[in-house]
Amino acid sequence: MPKKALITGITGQDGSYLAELLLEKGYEVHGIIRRASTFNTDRIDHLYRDPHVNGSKLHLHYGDLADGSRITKLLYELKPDEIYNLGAQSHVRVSFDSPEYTGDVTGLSTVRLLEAIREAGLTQDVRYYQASSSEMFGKVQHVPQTEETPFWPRSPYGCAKVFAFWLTVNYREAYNLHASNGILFNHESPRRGETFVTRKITRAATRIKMGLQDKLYLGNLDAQRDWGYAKEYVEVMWLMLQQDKPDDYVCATNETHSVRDFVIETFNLLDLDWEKYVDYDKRYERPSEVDLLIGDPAKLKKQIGWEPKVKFKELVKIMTEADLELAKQEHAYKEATGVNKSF
Ligand code: NAP
Ligand code: F7E
Repeated sequence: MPKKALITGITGQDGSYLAELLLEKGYEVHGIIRRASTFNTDRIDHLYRDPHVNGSKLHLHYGDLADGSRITKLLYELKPDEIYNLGAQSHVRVSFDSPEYTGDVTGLSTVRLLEAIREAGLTQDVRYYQASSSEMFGKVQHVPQTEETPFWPRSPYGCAKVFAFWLTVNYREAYNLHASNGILFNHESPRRGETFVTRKITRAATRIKMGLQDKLYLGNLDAQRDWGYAKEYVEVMWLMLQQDKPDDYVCATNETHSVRDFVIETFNLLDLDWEKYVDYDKRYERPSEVDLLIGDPAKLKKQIGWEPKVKFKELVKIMTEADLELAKQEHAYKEATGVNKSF
């Protein structure tokens, strides 16, 4: 019998890479998707549609993390061996506009899932992964950040993630649930949402290169982040659930770079002078900012034997090359039809 995994947030960046990984490992993968008025499964369509790759091993179920009874029903029906809770309102800037919603979906939904595990009688059988975040360190108390660094979140998103983190720890301690937190630092890829800064930069720079866009408007260029590669990081999620004992781990590259560094590296790869194209827009500033993140993944290396291979320069290259391909397709389509169409 193949192992059965349930992924919340399967249509997101990480969910799509994780689904791919688990299907490769022979899992039966179930994902919860939201009903939307337009298609929202672009990132997993290739897995769903190609029967030669994964056939009937990927199953999608409509549901919403705000809907506790639906979650409980799904757990009763599916009885998964592993649950990866990746679903969230994951945009930090948006969390300032919608703090209550973010608290509900990113924070409180963790209770819904954890309680559903208990209600479905799965506490001793299931393994649970919580997508925790370096945003919990916020106004950092130590540099670099480790599992021991105290949290000081700086956004409603960060606060919701702290709540979810401690709930995960609490259910581990109170009910002996195999529940682990991956404290993942920023991780990016060609599948990154286009409003996160890295993808916004690579998308805009490549479109500028192809004559499809004139300017790139950004907020704070001084913020520093520890950026890794999403396709690699999802392996850590899986590895954490294969350990005998549940635990919490920082996953990071131990390098930090500013948003400005990311801009310069991208525009240099395309032979463009960034200062001609990048302008400031205060709308992208946050009411309170996280200035510096850099994670020390020593525990992950020591206990699980994992370390990242892709670092900053290679990551920028992977993303820029992928977005240049998209910009070329967009350019060709425009030449042929006179119509602007985003690919
Ligand atoms: P993402 O691309 O924004 O994906 C979020 C996923 O959550 C999407 O599938 C989204 O569905 C789903 N979702 C949102 N609201 C939902 C709701 N009410 N009910 C059900 N599903 C809902 O995020 P990501 O970058 O893959 O990140 C995955 C997880 O890791 C998130 O929890 C994020 O907060 C956390 N995290 C991310 C990073 C990072 O750097 N990427 C770092 C640390 C932690 P739709 O497609 O329908 O919107
Ligand atoms: O911002 C600055 C912004 O939105 C990075 C999420 O996946 O990682 C992500 O959160 C930095 C910030 O990511 C723009 O002020 C400047 O300092 O790409 P971001 P984030 O806020 O770090 C963590 C680990 C998560 O858990 C989250 O889910 O870039 N910045 N100008 C900008 N940011 C955006 N988005 N847009 C700009 O125009």
